[in-house]
Amino acid sequence: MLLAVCRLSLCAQQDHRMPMPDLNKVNMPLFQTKYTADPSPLVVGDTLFLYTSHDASPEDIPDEKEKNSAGFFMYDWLLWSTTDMVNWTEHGAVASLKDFKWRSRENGAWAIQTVCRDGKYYLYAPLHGHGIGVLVADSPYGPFRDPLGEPLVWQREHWNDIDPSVFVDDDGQAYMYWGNPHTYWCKLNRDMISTDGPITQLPHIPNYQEGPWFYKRGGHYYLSFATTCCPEALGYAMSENPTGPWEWKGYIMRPTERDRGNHPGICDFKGRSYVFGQNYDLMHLDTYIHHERRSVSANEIVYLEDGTIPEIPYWLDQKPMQQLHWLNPYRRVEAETMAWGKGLKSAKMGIPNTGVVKDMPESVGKRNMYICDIDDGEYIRLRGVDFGAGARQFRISAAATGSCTVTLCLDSEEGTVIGSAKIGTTGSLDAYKMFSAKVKDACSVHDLYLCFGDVKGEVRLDWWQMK
Ligand code: FUB
Repeated sequence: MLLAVCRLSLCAQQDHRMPMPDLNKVNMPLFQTKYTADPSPLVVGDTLFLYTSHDASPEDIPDEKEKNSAGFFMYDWLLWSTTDMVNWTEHGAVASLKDFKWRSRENGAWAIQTVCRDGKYYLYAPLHGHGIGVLVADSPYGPFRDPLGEPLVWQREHWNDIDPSVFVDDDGQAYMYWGNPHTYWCKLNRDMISTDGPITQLPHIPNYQEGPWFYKRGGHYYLSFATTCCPEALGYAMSENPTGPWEWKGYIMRPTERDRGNHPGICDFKGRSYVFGQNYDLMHLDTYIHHERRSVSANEIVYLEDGTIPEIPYWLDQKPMQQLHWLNPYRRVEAETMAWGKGLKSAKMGIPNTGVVKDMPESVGKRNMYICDIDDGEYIRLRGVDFGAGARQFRISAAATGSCTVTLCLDSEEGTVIGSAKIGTTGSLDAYKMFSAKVKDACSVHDLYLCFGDVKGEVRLDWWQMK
């Protein structure tokens, strides 16, 4: 009897994880190939770029003894993009601690924000314990370079200098807000890489903890932030001036025991407004044991006439986001473009994933990526694929020292099979070849699932296309 009870409780412990929700009904985290945090949106033309922090997966933590500890292991920053808000393309590491030669630690790539001014991209980054630095690039993808060789701001007497948020006002004046647990601001010069005047500490804004996100909309200034720990939630204050006084206006998403840390990013895109934040929902699919393995989620917000923002429910209590346009399968679609792909991994070509900062390259800019670490039962889900009058052929570029079958299904992993491609060895993991399959019964708009089975050895996927 005792044995039976013990077995039961062990079982309960092992099963202590979130059951996989229905992806058609629940608003799940945006990315699965990596743990992400501190979302920072930037709209460029018809594309929304999202810069994020990167919580290392256990296999990327160099110190064997730390692999399963709960702390922050953050070495580089990631970039993602979308044009439809539901299918996202990964662009890999956009910069890392290595890009700041003056760093004093090999961990601490905390929340960044990238802004664009006069065709240049400025990435503001805290080097935890060593102030805030800035990198500059000619493209949102980088390569980013450090023009200063030292911090832009550094209050040496404490470690409060984190979470920079930069906004350029209509009159051309740029401001930087930052800080935990206090809020600081300063003016930036037009060059965006030097400060103008002193650093000011604001009077405490009710419920402020960290992660300020500073912007202006409809003549009102907004300071959204992570509210007092723990659990942190998403709150905001408003002002009629860029430097305050700030009035607490309420929660955008109120605290819940399902979350812990948080960090807002807010933007308008294609006529709608979005809030991004972070949670542990992806990790909770594997375990409820706490680790800093976070995931970024998003949803729509609206503004009332007086500029205030009505509260929205917790991410998982909302429906999946609405798709802004259908995906065209008749053009090259990168394998790392997806709405869901849990279990898969990704890397920039020629750059191994590593948590060892000294082995990381300097920021390299845009590079082709591949999907790897494919196991039986895993899949890539693409939402709202417009097959039009009908597809006849599926082609996929892959490199393999093993093999696998890619079964194409409509609307679920168990949905109508429209084709099946066999990927065989190409002789090397760097030798990409095309594999194809006949396609039938695929017309109009469906979700498309690339389902992986019969996986043997290693297979890497570059891109695919329908004909
Ligand atoms: O990601 C590390 C830190 O956690 C960020 O700088 C804070 O905003 C919180 O998200």
